[in-house]
Amino acid sequence: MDLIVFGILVGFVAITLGFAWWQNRKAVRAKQALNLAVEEFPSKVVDALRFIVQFSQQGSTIDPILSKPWHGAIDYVDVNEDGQRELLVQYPTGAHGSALRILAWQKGKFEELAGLGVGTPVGFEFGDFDGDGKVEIRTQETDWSVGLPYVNAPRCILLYRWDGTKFVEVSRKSPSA
Ligand SMILES: [Ca+2]
Ligand SMILES: [Ca+2]
Repeated sequence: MDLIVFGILVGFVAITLGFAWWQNRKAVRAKQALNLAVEEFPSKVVDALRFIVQFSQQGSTIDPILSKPWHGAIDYVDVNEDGQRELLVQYPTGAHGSALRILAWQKGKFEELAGLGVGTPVGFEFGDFDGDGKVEIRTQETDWSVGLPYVNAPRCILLYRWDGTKFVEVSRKSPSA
């Protein structure tokens, strides 16, 4: 009799453990699926935007130095190194300018994290440009200090980096330096 009770108890414990394990597996799988969906959704938005930008590119501004039209661009890169990628939208502005808007995916929508603007049409690039292992935003600005008009004025290369609350200029040098 005791053996039967023991057997039932063992069986009950085994079922309980099995059920708990199954519940846990289900929770883990649900969490993985959710994480994947959360990560995938902004990626899909970005893909759609990239598609739109690609087909609406007319080259609204021509760089007088490079003599090339400059287009808008969409990127999806972790520029502030918090482990989540940002939507990076850049487009021509003014006579020769470039603007960049940095949007972070937060609580199911894109929120503007920061914006940058320069007076050259070269746009913005993202990566580790100074080899310190941290991500920078690279662009160019006109160097007005020599008193030359826009077309002849030298340009300087700017690097911006996230300081925890905003993007700050960390380097400014002439392209030849
Ligand atoms: Ca990020
Ligand atoms: Ca760097």
